[in-house]
Amino acid sequence: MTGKIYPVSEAWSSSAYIDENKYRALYEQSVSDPEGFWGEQAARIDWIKPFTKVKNTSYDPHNVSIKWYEDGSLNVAANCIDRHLETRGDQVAIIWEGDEPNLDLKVTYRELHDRVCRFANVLKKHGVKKGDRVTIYLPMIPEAAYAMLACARIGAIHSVVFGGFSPDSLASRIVDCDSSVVITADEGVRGGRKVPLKANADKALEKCPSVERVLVVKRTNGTVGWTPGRDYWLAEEMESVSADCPPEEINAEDPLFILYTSGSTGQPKGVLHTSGGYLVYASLTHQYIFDYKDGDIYWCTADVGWVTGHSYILYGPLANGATTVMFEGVPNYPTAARFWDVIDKHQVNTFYTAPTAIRALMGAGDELVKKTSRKSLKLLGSVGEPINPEAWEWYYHVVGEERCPIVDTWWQTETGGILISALPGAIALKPGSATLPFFGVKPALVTPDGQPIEGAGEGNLVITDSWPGQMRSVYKDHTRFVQTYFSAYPGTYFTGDGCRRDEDGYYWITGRVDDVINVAGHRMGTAEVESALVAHSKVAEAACVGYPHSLKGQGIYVYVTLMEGIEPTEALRTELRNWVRQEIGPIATPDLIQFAPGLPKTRSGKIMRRILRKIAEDDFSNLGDTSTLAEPGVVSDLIENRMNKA
Ligand code: 6R9
Repeated sequence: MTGKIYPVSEAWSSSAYIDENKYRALYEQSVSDPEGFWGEQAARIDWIKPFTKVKNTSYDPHNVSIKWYEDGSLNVAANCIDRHLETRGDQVAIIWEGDEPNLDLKVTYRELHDRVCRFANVLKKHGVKKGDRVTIYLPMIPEAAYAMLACARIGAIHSVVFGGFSPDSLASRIVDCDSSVVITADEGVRGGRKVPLKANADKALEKCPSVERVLVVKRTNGTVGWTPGRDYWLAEEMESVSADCPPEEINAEDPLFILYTSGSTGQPKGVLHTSGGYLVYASLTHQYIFDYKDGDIYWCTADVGWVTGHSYILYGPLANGATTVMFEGVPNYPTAARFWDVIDKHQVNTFYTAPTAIRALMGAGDELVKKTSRKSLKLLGSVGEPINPEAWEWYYHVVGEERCPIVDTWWQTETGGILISALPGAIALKPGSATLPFFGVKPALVTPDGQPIEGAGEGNLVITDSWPGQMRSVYKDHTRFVQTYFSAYPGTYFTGDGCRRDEDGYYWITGRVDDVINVAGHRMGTAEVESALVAHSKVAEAACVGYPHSLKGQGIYVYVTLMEGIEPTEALRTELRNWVRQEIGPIATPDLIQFAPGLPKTRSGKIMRRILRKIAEDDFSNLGDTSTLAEPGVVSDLIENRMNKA
C-alpha cells in the first residue's frame, strides 16, 4: 500500500536550499558524524562565548542526560532581534492580524527591540531575575511575543499557558513551576467573542500564594477586578522604564522555557527546554523545511500557547530574520474564507496549519477558497495530527492549486522542533505520510515488547540518538522524565506514537499508542478528563477514550458510572460536559457521554480500556478475550447503550 506519489518539481529542486542529493549526503553526514554536523550548524546563531563541546548525551536509563554546546553562552532574544537590527531593522518582524478583519499591526525588528527591551526592564523592575519563572496567559497579541522574548533577554524562564485553559488548569501550572509573576490581558477576543482572561487569572491566583505581580495588557478595555499592589497595567509600566536593556549572557544549557503538556498519567508535565540547542534546531528546521528565503511572508496559524507557536511562530522564524504572521482569530470568523482572505491581504508565501482546520474548511466548500487569489502561496504545511489523504488532496489541489508542496511535519512538545518531514525541494510527497527524518534524526520501530523492526513494518516509534532541540527534563521531576521516555525501550527515546514504515522508508504516523488522545490537534490525557469527572459529586467512576471524529480527528468519549441513586438524564449529561469544560477548558469538553452501570474490569480491578476503545469506535466485532473480566456481562450493556452507533 504505497498510494500516490507527488514528485518534487523541477522548479523546487533547482531553487530550494536542499535538493535530493544534498538531503541524502547531509543526512548521511548528520547521523554518522553528529558532532561534526551540529558543530557546523551551530554557527548559524551568534554565541557570546563559543562552545568547545558539541554533544554530551546519554539515553542510559540509569543516567539520562542531554547536553548540547554545554560550555557555550548566548542570548536567545539577541539572536532573534538585536543581530538583525543592522541589516533589517526596518523590515517587518511580526505582522499581527486581529480577530476583526480591519484590525492589524506591523512590528519592525527595530520596534520589536524597543518593546522587548522595555518589557524586560518592567520584569526587572518587578523583581524578576535570571532563572525565575514567569507565567504568560495571553491571547494571540504581539505582547505575547514581547513577553516571551523579554524573559529570554533576562534569562527568566517563561511558561506560556494557552488562553483557553480554565482557572484551575492555570493555577496548577503556576503552582508547579512556582511563578512569582503572571502576565495576562483584561480580555482576549476570538471569533467575535470575549474571553475573560483577567477574571480567570484572578480566580486562579486565589490558589497561588507565590504570585506577587500581575502585569495586565489592555486589549479590550473591559472592566476587570483589581488588586492594588499586585496588579499593574503593562502599558503604564512600559512607559516608566528605559528602552535600554543589554541582553544577559545565558549558558547554552540554561532553561529557556517550560511548556506543560498532557501525558498518559497524572497532571500535565512541565516539558523543559534549554537555550542553545533549542535555538539552533528551531532555526535550522524552519529554514530548510519551510525553505525560508529573505522577503518571504510566513504564517503559522498555531497559538503561542502550544509548542508550534513557540518554535515556528516565534523562535525559529525570528532567529532567521523572517517576517512572521501572528493571528488572533479563528479560521471561521467572520467567514470560513478568513485564512484565504488573510493570505491575500498579507501576500503570504508559506502557510502552516493543522489538519483539523483543513477538514473544517474543506467542509465549508470550495467556493470560499476559489473566490480568493492565493497566488502568493508557494508552500503549505501541516502539523498536530495525522492528515487523512482526503484532506491532504483537498489542501493540495484546491488551496495550493497543485503548485505548492505540502510539508507534513511530525514532532512533539518534547522534541522542540520538527523531526520527520518532507523538504520541499528534496523529498517526493505521499499524502498522509510525514515522509523522512530531518538531519540528525534517527527514527526506529520496535514491537510492543521491544524487538527491533527492520525494513517495512509497523510498530512503536522511538528515536535512537539525541538532537539539539530535545527536551532536557520534566521540570523538577527528572525521574518522571526518565520513566516516561527512556524506560519502555532502554537506549532510545520513546515517542508514544505508533508508526508504519513503507518499502521506500517513508514514515506514516498512526497515532498515539498511550492514553493520550489528540483532539483537533490538541493533546489531552485521558487521565485528566477522568479526574475532572470523578471530582463531580454525582460521579462514582469515569473512563475516557478517544474515537474517530470526522472534524477533530479524535473526539472525547467518556463512560460514567453515577453515584447510587443518581438518575442518568440528558440534563446531567449537559451538566457533566460543562463541568469538564470548567475544570480543564473548552478543549477537554466530552463529545459523547455514556452512562454505564459498570465498567469492564480485570479481576485485579484494572479498567479494560482496550474494550472501551473498541466500543467507542463502534467496532465490537473484535473485543478480544473478555473471559478475564470480573463481570463479563457489563460488556453487552455497554455495547447496547453505546453513543456512537453508526
Ligand atoms: C507539534 C505538536 C504531539 C503529538 C505527536 C503525534 C501528533 C503531531 C503530527 C502528528 C501525525 C503529524 N502529531 N504532528 N501525528 N502527523 N504531522 O503537535 O506537539 O501538541 O506535543 O503533540 O501530536 O501523536 O505525538 P504536541
